Amino acid sequence: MGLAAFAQVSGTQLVSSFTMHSDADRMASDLFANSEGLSQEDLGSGARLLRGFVASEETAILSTLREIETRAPFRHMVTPGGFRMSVAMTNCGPLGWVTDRKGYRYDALDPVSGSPWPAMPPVFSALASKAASAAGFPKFEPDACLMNRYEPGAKVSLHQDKDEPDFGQPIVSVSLGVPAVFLFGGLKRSDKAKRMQLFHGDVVVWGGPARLRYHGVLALKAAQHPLTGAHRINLTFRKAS
Ligand SMILES: O=C(O)CCC(=O)C(=O)O
Ligand SMILES: [Mn+2]
Repeated sequence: MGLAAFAQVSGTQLVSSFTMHSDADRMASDLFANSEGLSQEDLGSGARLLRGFVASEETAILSTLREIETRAPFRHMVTPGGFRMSVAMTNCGPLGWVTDRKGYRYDALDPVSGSPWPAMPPVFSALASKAASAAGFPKFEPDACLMNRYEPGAKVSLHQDKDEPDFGQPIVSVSLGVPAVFLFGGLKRSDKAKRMQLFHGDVVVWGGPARLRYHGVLALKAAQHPLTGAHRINLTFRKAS
């Protein structure tokens, strides 16, 4: 991400109700079902929302995430401008996205431990490749997985993911836990952004003509999810080399 973008801590907003999937949330003008009966939403050329795409893998993914965390704990990174990010992050795979006063970049080493990031678990890379294929990008092999952990109030301002060398490769973004409102804009920051709720198991893929579309996440509302408690977890898969 080229994130002037990724936002500072904002006040925690207390909302007690647990947001459930509703029919209205699932309605979209360009909604259709794939061969497994899962709904997909066309978000414009090169971009697709795969509802409930994470299914049987959810337990393996969350338990593997907990193992990764013991070796590369979530931490609040600092932007080049000196702001602490409200979203806590860690990485797995050969390359990890980092930010500090020196800038945004990918690094093979975790700056906290000085060791390589934990390897990308096969269950992660298989899910990312499968989602990319389902969205029309059949040869995606990610070498970076940025894990974002949102607590209530945490958010990500509108930004483009542009620290990768090859914009021919898509982004695969997996949502787990507490639902959040995702903003999906255009190629210019000023373009009007579509707002959509992302629920546990949803995957958004964007590439090709959509690869540099602006996107962000509104401040997370307080809620509980049976598998992640008060948190939303996002896994963002990229080809970073
Ligand atoms: O959490 C999300 O859904 C998006 C995260 C994101 O845009 C990023 O990590 O670059
Ligand atoms: Mn991003």
